[in-house]
Amino acid sequence: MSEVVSVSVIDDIAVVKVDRPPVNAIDQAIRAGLLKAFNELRSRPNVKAIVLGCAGQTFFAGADIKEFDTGIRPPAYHDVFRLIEDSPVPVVAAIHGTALGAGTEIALACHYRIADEGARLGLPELTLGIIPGAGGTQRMPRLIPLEAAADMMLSSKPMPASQAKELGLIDTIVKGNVVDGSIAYAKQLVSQGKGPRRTRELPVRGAENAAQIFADKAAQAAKIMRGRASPAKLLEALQAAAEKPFDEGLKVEKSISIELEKSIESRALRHLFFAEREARMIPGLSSRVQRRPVTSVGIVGAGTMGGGISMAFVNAGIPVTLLDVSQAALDAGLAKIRKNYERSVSRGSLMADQMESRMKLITPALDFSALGSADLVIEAVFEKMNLKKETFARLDQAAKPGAILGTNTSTLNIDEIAAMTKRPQDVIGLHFFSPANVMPLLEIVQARRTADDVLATAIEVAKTIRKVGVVAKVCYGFIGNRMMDPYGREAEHCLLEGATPEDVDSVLERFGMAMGILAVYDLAGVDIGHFTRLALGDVFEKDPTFYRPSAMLTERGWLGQKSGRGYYRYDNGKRVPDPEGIKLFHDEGKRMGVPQRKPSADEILERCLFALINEGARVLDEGIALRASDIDVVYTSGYGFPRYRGGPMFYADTVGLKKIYDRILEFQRTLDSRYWQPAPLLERLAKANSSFKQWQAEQATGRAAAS
Ligand code: 3H9
Repeated sequence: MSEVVSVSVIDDIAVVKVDRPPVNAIDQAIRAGLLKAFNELRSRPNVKAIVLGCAGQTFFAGADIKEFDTGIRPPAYHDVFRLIEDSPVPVVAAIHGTALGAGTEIALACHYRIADEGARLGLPELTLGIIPGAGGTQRMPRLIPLEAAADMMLSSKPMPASQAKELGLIDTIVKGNVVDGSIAYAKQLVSQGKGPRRTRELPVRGAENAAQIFADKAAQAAKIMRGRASPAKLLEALQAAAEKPFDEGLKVEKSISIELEKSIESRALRHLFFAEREARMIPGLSSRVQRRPVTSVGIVGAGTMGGGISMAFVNAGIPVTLLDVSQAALDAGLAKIRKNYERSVSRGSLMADQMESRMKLITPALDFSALGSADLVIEAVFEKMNLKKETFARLDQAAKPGAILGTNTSTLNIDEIAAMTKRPQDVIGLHFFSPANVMPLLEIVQARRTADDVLATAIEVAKTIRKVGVVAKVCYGFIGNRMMDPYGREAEHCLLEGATPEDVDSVLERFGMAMGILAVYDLAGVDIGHFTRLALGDVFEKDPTFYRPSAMLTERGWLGQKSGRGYYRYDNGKRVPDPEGIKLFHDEGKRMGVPQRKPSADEILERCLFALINEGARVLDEGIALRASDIDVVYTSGYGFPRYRGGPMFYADTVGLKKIYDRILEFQRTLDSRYWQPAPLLERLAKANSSFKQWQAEQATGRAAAS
C-alpha cells in the first residue's frame, strides 16, 4: 500500500487510513492511494464494511490548494469518489477535526458519516474563488435541504457536528476516538444487514422551492460579495443539481470549476491563502528560537485602541490589566468594551455568560506597578512622540525583566522609543488596526535592536489572538500607513482639481475598496492624519497643496463623523455630499493655481492605485517589507483592499508592471513631477518585463542559496 494510505482489517471491517501531515490535504498521492485501496478491497470477500479515516489533527482539510497552480494530475477526484460511492459494502467516513472542501465532499461520497464531538464540516471553496468541485454542489443538497446547502457554501463557514447531525449531514456523533466509534458503527450496520446508501441516488431536498431560494440567495450574494464572480456561479451549479439528473449536474459543476480555477479572482484568493501563512516565516529567524511565554498582558491606555486590543486578548482567554491615568478614563474605556460585547450578545454571536467571563478577565488599574507581572505590555496612548517616550520610560521601571514591551504606534520611530529603556531588545512595534477586536491585521514592527525571541513570540501571539501578523521594519508609517500617504495625497489633490469627494470615493468603492479613502478619513477623524503630517515638519512648506483639503477641514473643526461634518456631511449618521465643502476645495484649488481639470474616473483610480503600488515597490526595495505578498496581506487584512484582487502588488502584476511604469511617466509629465518618480524596483522590473511575484521567487531562491 502507498505510504500515505494504509489498509488494515479488524474482524471483517477494513480501515482505510490516510496520513498526510499537516492537514491531510488531498493531493495526487492520496487520490492514487485511495484508488488502489478501494480497488483492492473489492477483491476481499471477507471485508463486510469499510471505515475511511485520517491520522493526525484532522480529517481531510480539502483539496491540496497548491495543485490548482500545478494542474491536478490523475486520478481525478470524480473517479476516486465514484469508486468509493460504488463500493459494494458500506463505507463509513470517520470525521474528526475540520472536514473542509473536498474533505467534506469525500464524506458525501461515503455511505455513512460519523463525527466526533469537536468535528466541524464546511465547504469554504468560495473563499478561494472556486466552488465545491468534487461533487459537493450535487451531493450536498441531496443530503441536507437545498437552502441549507446554499447557505453553507455561500457563507463558507464550517458547521459544528451537532448542527450537521440536525441537518442530516452526519448520521451520528461519537465520544472518544472516531475511528474506533466508526468501526463499532460499521459492525452494527453489518449485523443489521444494512448495505451501501448512495447519496447520488437521493432526490434533491427542497427542489420544489428552488426558484425562490435562488432568487433570495442571488440577491444576498450580490450584496455581501460585491464584485465577485464565483457566488453566482455557485448558484448556477446548485441550480443544475435542482433541475438535472446527477451526472448532468456533475458536468455543469465540472465546467464551472475549470473556468473559475483559472480566474483572476481565484488566483488572487489562493495567493492570499499562502501569503498569509508565508508571512509568519521570517528568513534567518530559526524555528528553534525559544518563544517567551505570554499568559498575561498589560495595556496602557483605555481609549478606542487600548479597549479593542484588550478585547482581542481576552477573546483568546488571555487576562489583561488595563491601565489609564484617571478613573474616569478607565470607567469610560470599560463601559465601551462592555457595550461592544453587549452588541454581540444582542446579535446572538456571544452568550451573556461568555461576555461576563470576558469582562472578568480585564483588571482595571491606575498605577504602573500593576503591570509588574505582565509577560507583554502594549502601549496604546495618543500618537505623540513625547507621550510615547514618557510611557516607555515608566514601563522600563515597572515591567518585570524579560517582559515584552510593545508599542501600538502607527507611524513613529520605534528605535527612538526603545532608546528610552535599558532594554531595547525587548521592545517591538505591535500596530493594531481599529477596531482592534475586529480587524484581522497586526503589523509587527521589528526595531533595530528587537531580539529574535521577541519577534518570534510576537508572531506566535498574533496567531493566538487570531490576527494575521506581518513583519515590517522601522520607517515612517511602516508598510501600511507609509503606502497610504501617496494614495491619500492623490485623492486629496483630485479635490483641488475639481473632483468631488463622491467622485473619488465612488471610483475606489467600485474597484472594490471596502470604503473610499475620504470616507475613511471622516471615520477615523480628519485631524488625526493632519496632525501626524504636521509633526513631519516641512511637508506643507515644500508643497502647500499637499493634503490641503485635510488641513482646511481640520482648521474649521470639520473633523469627520465625530463632528457631523468632514469631507461629507452626516445627517443623522447618513453620509451626504456637502456642497459647501466641495466649493471650498475647488475655490482653494483655483486660488492656489491648481489646474482645474476634473479628472476622469479612470484617472482617479490609476493615480490612487499606481501611487500606492509605486510606494509599495520602494517599501520592498528598502527591505521595510520582506515580500510583495506581505504587502498584499497588509492591504487586504488592514486597509479594505479587495481580497478578490489579491492585494496591491498582486493586482499590479495582473495589470502589468510595464503599463503602470509607463503611466507613471505620463503622470510625471502631466502632473506634479516631484511625486511621480517611478520607484527604482518598479522601473527595473518593468524594463525586464518581470513581475513582483517573479522578483519575490528570485529573492527566495537567492536567500536559500546563500544560507
Ligand atoms: C477544495 O477542496 C476544492 C474542491 O472542492 C475541488 C477539488 C477539485 N491545501 O492554516 P494552517 C497547509 S479547496 C494545501 O497554518 P491551522 C498550510 O498552507 C480547499 N495546503 O493551520 C500550512 O502550511 P505551512 C478547501 C494546505 O491549524 C499548513 O497546512 N479547503 C491546505 O491554523 C497548516 O495550515 C480549505 O480551504 C490545503 N487545503 O488551520 C481549507 N490547508 O505550514 C484551508 C492547509 O507550510 N485550510 N494547508 O504554512 C484551512 O482552513 C486551515 O489550514 C485549517 C488548519 C483549518 C485546515
